[in-house]
Amino acid sequence: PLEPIYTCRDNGKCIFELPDSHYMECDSGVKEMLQERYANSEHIRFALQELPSKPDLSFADKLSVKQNFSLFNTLHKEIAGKLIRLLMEAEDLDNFLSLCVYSRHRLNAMLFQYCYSVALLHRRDTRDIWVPPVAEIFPANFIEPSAFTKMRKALQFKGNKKPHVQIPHNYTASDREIEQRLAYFREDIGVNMHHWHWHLVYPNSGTREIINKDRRGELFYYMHQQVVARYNLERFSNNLARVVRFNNLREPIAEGYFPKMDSLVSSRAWPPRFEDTRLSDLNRELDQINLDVSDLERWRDRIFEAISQGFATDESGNRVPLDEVRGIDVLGNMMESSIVSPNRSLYGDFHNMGHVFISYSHDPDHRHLESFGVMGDSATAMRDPVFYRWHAYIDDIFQEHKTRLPPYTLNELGYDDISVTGVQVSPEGGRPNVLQTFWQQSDIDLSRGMDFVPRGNVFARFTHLQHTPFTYTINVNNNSGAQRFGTVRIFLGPKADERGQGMLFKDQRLLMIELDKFIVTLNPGQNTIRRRSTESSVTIPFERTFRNLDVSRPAAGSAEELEFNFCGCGWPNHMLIPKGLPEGLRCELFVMVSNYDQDRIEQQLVGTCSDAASYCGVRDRLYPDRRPMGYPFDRLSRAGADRLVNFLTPNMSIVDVVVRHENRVVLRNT
Ligand code: CUO
Repeated sequence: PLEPIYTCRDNGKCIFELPDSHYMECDSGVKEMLQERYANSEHIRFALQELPSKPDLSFADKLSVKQNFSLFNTLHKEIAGKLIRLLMEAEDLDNFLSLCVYSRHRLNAMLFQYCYSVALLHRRDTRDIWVPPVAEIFPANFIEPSAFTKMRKALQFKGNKKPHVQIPHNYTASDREIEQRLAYFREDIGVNMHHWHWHLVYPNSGTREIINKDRRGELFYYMHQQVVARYNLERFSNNLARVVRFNNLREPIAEGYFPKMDSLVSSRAWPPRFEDTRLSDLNRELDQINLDVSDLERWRDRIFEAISQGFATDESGNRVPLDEVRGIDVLGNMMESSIVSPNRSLYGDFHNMGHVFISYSHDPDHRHLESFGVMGDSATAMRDPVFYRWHAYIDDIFQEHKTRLPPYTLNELGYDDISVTGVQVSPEGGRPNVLQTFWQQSDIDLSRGMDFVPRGNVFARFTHLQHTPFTYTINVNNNSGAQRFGTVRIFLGPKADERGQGMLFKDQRLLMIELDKFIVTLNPGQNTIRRRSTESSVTIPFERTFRNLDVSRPAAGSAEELEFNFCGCGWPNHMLIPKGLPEGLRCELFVMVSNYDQDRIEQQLVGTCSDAASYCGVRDRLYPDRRPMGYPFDRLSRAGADRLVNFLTPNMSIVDVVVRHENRVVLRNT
């Protein structure tokens, strides 16, 4: 049998890696190659258990090894669902391992990698095994191809210190294309890894148990709503107006996108989409897709009908209420959609198929034998400007539901005897209430996704946005005479719209980005709360996004190391704050202390990774906040409170903040 590669630690915990496809595809001499390749490494080899019976993998025949795999494609999802089920059902770790090795070189590499990662995340006996970050396994999905040639050269370098390879910044278009101003956001490696990881944690195929997580439909809505809001703040930071939703499916898509990346799986360049491309009816036999644009429109109209009626209809004809408590969750599952949709034959697969229609718009009937564009893969979709137009539309439909709900009452917003009396943000070494951003260069090791001889680390240096860390200081008065608990909710939003006009609450609420949420104890009297930006409940630290940086790897077997897993999901901390403007982007920072008694979910969080819970939830736990996601900005305001300032109750406060961008590049200090 073929052997996987293990690394075992003193405490008996092991990491295993599967050999690269290149080696797995060779029938003879594999073992020798592996031994030679790892002769000087710390890896230890174990023999594999024989599989009791060879699994039948014929269900995956329709996805060849040279095709790209898409999570949004129905056929691919079905195949992935079967493979995930197979991997989940393996009796024990040995059996799982043998199954992985058996199936790995017989299946499409991207399909395998996705299902293997989902299984690692969800099997009880693989919780302590690292999920390989996708940028390590398929670096070609994240960086420009010329970097690979440079990396090969770097590896041939004989000196002690191998040179760093520079990944070009802003290489996909010139400044003739105004959307290119946002390339640093769309093509950020951490942003794309977050999105890939999110869809791994919340898969839409596989077993019902894996898919049907607490409030997953609602989180689908909220995480993507926040991405669009963040993108709009970045647009304001580049003197661009809010993204225009792609709501007319017959209209040409004005934005083109030329990815300039190669797919290592298909050995082809990712196809571009030219400006003003229209969606066309799809008839691609290879992908088993035969759908018309009118199918999309029909699903959309039925979703709108359900929203306006206030209920969906399930497969037995029963009403599923779209109410205040569960409505958004049902709608999220229905719109995405996943197998937990109340009725897929009626409401279809609107959002996923939108990705598919857009991603095949350059070759709708496969006459040019082209694969899908970047919109077809969750690891690459966020690179394309149309992603934000599509999700702005998806969000608009969610908002159609949200605006039908009654506004929060003063009772639902307030917290008796608790008042926020002061808010300030202080960047390290900077002026209060002036956030600072700049460019930073960081190194990541991408060598695991490269099949080089000789082996060795090769660091790629890329440029990304960064901000000066800051601290919130919040003064809270507790007049109740007793100890209380509160949830501090911090959001940032623009003070003016793209024309410089002050914003109405109904518009501004859609642009409020969550920066942090945490629980505090409030003693009677004045309390001063200090919280650092690095502790944000939205983000994970740079080291965890790119956890293969040697400098940041936690000690083997340590609690920190265990947290590194699920745990890859989280908005990258270097993107916490929008870029801002050289002259300063005027924003409002909103702080609310809500009543923890009404927020609380009774559950044990110790030992789970819960530090990026706002967008990712908590592994194997309920979403750790009882309130609707996005509260208090997920609904319209009560009558008479048309501006944020009138919306405030005493337990809330706002402060004017400026985000100032300095166009300098700093090398990350490792
Ligand atoms: Cu994450 Cu459309 O769901 O990309």
